[in-house]
Amino acid sequence: MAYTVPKLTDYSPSALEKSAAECIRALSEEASAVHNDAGLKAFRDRWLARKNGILTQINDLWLKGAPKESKRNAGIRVNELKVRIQELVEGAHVSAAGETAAERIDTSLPGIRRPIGAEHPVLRASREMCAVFQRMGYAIAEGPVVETDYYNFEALNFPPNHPARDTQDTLFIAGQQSKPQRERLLLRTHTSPVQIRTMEKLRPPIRIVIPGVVHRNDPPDASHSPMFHQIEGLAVDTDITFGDLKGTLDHAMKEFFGSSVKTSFRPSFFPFTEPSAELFISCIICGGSGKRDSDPCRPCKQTGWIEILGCGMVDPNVFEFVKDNGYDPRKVSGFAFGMGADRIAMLKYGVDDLQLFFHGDVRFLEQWA
Ligand code: 2NL
Repeated sequence: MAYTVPKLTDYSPSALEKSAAECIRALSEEASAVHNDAGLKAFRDRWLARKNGILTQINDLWLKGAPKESKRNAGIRVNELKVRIQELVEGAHVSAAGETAAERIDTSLPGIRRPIGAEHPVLRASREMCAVFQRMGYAIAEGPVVETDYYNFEALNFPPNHPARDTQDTLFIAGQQSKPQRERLLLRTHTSPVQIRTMEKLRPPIRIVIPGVVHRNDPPDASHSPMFHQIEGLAVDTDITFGDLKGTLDHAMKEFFGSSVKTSFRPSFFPFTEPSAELFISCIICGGSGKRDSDPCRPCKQTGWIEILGCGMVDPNVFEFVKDNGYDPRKVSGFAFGMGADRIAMLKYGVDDLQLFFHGDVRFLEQWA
């Protein structure tokens, strides 16, 4: 039975509500039965035609016929209904038989592009470097970015109040003064705390690499950022030697940067290793010549060598902190190293400004897509 606008006798709010609902139900049914353009036009005329359309009839029968005291309320209800009817009629369209409006697919619309994104170059470099070590039998370990003073400093042979702590430009979490110093929270300045945490959990022998974000209170420039990425490694076993360190890192550099790369180890200092060294690789930009065509090579400052990482034999004082889990410095030895993931990404991909990695400009990042 086709819908006809009823005369109203009861103008109570509930009766108005019920009549409005019946009207909308009829409209929705008719809308879903529109299967062609002619049907759509007929449907629109039936509901919206100025002359004798259903909307006009509602206006006449419900509003004009309302008793004085109900006029105001009926006016409000009819106006609401009017807006709703107009919305629904305008929104109606031709649907295939048996299909609801929600299921209809307009195949004339352009497809929806779903860009899949790309791995960030820093994470890609980090992952590839870790993969080099995984192929040598190393496992990946991860740990918290918010650390305690104990794991970031004390267990790494930075004694309380030692000046070496000043070299780390630490960002401290506020409001920690009431705690004992070793429990105070800070943003880790290196990923070394994870090595201590891993040695607490796993007995030797171990081989681990630790990628992760670290923070230091450095103002940003082309080679500094208060947030950057590290990769550290640790190998502990009986009879690990400096020769193992050299062979492992030489192999890793050749794998990561290319087999023609040469390595050079030079003495250095870190609180947690003894002896310590810096590893340089032959400049991958100029091949070690110090010159690009006839211009001076900038990345290696014409020296032909680029500093890549710090390394050394784990200081026995560090093992003392995890001695109870099998790391007796008289029985085991180990080497460790740490490098900047951002820095190796800059070198490998030829990026000359560290900040580009962190500004999120898609035109820059899509080069790795
Ligand atoms: C650098 C130097 C280094 C380590 C990190 C380490 C960790 C433990 C024990 C001993 Cl648990 N050492 N890590 C060792 C030497 C150097 O990082 O310049 N990184 C960017």
